[in-house]
Amino acid sequence: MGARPAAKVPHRDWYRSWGQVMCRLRLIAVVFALVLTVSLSSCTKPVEVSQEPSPPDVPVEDVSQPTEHVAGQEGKPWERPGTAAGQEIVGPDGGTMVWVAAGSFRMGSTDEEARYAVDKLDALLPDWITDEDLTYEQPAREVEMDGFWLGKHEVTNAQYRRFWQATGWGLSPESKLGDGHPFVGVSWDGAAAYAEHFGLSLPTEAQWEYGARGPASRVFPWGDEWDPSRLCWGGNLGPEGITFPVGSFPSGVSWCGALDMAGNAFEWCADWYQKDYYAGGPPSNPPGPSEEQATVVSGAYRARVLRGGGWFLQGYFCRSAGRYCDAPTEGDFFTGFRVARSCR
Ligand SMILES: [Ca+2]
Repeated sequence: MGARPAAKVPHRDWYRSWGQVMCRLRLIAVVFALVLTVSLSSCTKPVEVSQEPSPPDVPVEDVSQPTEHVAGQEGKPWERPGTAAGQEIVGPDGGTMVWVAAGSFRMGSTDEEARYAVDKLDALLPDWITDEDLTYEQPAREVEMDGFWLGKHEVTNAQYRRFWQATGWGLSPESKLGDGHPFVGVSWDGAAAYAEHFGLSLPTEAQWEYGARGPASRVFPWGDEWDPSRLCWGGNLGPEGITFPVGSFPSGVSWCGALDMAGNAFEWCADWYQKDYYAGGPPSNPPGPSEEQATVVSGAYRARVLRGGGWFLQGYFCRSAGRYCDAPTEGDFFTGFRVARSCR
């Protein structure tokens, strides 16, 4: 890994003024590679976006087929196991949660999947990106997972506003983009505080990858082939040139009914980031490394995991096995999250 400057991408007031937003976007276009280098280079690979945008979305199929909706059920359904993959409940924060049924999957990228990423998806990446980066998502191995509840969507501006009004924690979620967009700009600390407030958690890195890939261990939530029309990414931006409202891509649904696992907001996970964790993590419900085991980024700090790519990134970063990170105290223009709840 190369040296990583401590400076971070400006983000605090980024969305509060539309004029500022446009300025920011123009700035982003000019310093795109620099921004990515500064924000992610310690554990990921920057990207340039130059492919032609695709139409917003052409729903092809919705394979989630929730088996049951139990909103209004007495008690706290998120504290009880679900009965089938894709079962939906309303969680304590008002968001829909889907049941991720217990099972096993291949966690991490095989050599073939790594070659696919290199041969099919990195043509536009800078030359200094090396194959070594892909080794951080290897070796692929079979992992057993218990069932758990997972946010069907990324947490929205409207959801985070209720938390912010109740606690005063962190940033105001006011956004010109609208209530239905994912709340971005949140730090890991803010995301974790939100989850804890509602008796939830952030998904572990293993839970996130299992929720995106499923027992079939798909490369993308919808399958093994890149499809630029099934997600919000750098070549398919939202109506304001940023994110889409959550759930805008039903054809990008994962096996358990989760949406926008690829693209839109880049999602915080619970784990500390350890670049070689996949080489030694336990084979059942990997909890992530301890803080002491976490990789020290640029010799300066330990980072938390980000997964799924984001609205400004290339498909390479939106693969479900791709592993990235950032400082937990930093909220950047691309960082959002979804919640989870284990039932053990
Ligand atoms: Ca996402």
